[in-house]
Amino acid sequence: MKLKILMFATIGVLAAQPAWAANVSVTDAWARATMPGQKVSGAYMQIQSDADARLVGVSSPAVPRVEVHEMKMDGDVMRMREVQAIDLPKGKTVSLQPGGFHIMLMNLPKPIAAGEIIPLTLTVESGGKRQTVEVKAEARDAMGSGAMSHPPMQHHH
Ligand SMILES: [Cu+2]
Repeated sequence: MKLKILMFATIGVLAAQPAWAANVSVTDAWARATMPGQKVSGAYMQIQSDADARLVGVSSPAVPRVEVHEMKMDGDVMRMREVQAIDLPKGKTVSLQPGGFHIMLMNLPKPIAAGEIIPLTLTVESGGKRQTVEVKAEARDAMGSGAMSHPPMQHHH
């Protein structure tokens, strides 16, 4: 699948691609490095699709459980919940970032060290068809960055 995506990206201007295939580009993918004993973390990125599409799932060979979450204010409490899909409107850059949509990395078997690469497979649906997009998120030590940190204790299912 990775090869297929790369081919579309490379020869898209030369060869007509199937009508259903959206060209999905992902930039600035990163994951939050964790402290020892911390079982959850978040991954973030910018996603852009050249056709209306939806992110319908994420998996990783390195993480036992991956969910797509949205975090938002509920009154004055920041809460997050799992979402079934994130809309990727044609041509619009959708940000997965601390405090908003994010990819939740759960049941981590070991801490994520800064610099480590977390491979993620995004499943994108467009025109009723699904394709996968491979993403490599580099772990960053985001402590004290000023970005809203992910509160693992506020995890409700
Ligand atoms: Cu979350």
